Amino acid sequence: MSKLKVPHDSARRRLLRRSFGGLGALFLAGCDRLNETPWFTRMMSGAETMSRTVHKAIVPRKSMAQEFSEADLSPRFRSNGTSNPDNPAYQAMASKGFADWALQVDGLVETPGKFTLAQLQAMPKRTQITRHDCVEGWSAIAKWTGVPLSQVLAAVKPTAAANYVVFHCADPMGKDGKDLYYESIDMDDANHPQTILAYQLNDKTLPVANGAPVRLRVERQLGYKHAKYVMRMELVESLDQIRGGSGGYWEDNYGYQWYAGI
Ligand SMILES: Nc1nc2c(c(=O)[nH]1)N[C@H]1C(S)=C(S)[C@@H](COP(=O)(O)O)O[C@H]1N2
Ligand SMILES: [Mo]
Repeated sequence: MSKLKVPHDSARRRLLRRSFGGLGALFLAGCDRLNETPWFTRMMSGAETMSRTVHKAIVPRKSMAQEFSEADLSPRFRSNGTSNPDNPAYQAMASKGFADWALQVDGLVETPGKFTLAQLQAMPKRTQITRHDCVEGWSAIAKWTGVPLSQVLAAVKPTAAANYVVFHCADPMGKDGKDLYYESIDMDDANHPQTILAYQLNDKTLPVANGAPVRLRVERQLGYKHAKYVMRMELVESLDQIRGGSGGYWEDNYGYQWYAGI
């Protein structure tokens, strides 16, 4: 988990005390140590007790997720969830090395457009070594290279009404396979320097098992927010009208938190 910086101004302390009740004093006294305990981590991420507002109040949104060195890399980075989308259109593109894949960007933008993999790779890139935390109980450190999402957004010019980016993926989910995986993030996370559309994992072409041709890395959020097999990005004002209205496949169907800040 990234180190939490607890601001010392009194309004935030009051907010924290209200939110955590009797836990407040303990919480404020030993925050650094608490941050390292599993129950605290669960509370921060699972957040039955933690509203998004509270999380925003104690973790400055501009803060960076911790980055690691090559020596910290996990021996391997596993695949979780979909490992090969059961989707004929996707399979056809994969068989051609995604040469005719293009990322569609539309919704509340001035200049909707499509970006081929080559075009994304020609844009400024960022490499980061970060830890991925999955709610199923595993973590791994890996190196990701991709184009900052802010670069892609700058190219399509979101309108003033755009509040969220929705990521529509290629993989069908659920028993009947009708729902495609999707996720969403707000503009704070979308424009964060560590938020990238990754096309490389550990210096190699992103494998299909990990989301080829591009997958989202949104480093201050839990694993399920990191959409793989991204086909389309849609800029919207509200998430209400998107699919089940809760902002993601897991959020709609299993009550996962939309704001899964670490
Ligand atoms: N499209 C899509 N994105 C997805 C998933 C998925 O099943 N489909 N699984 C999520 C979960 S729960 C995790 S932990 C990570 C796993 O990424 P990995 O397969 O590269 O380990 O991807 C997330 N993004
Ligand atoms: Mo996950």
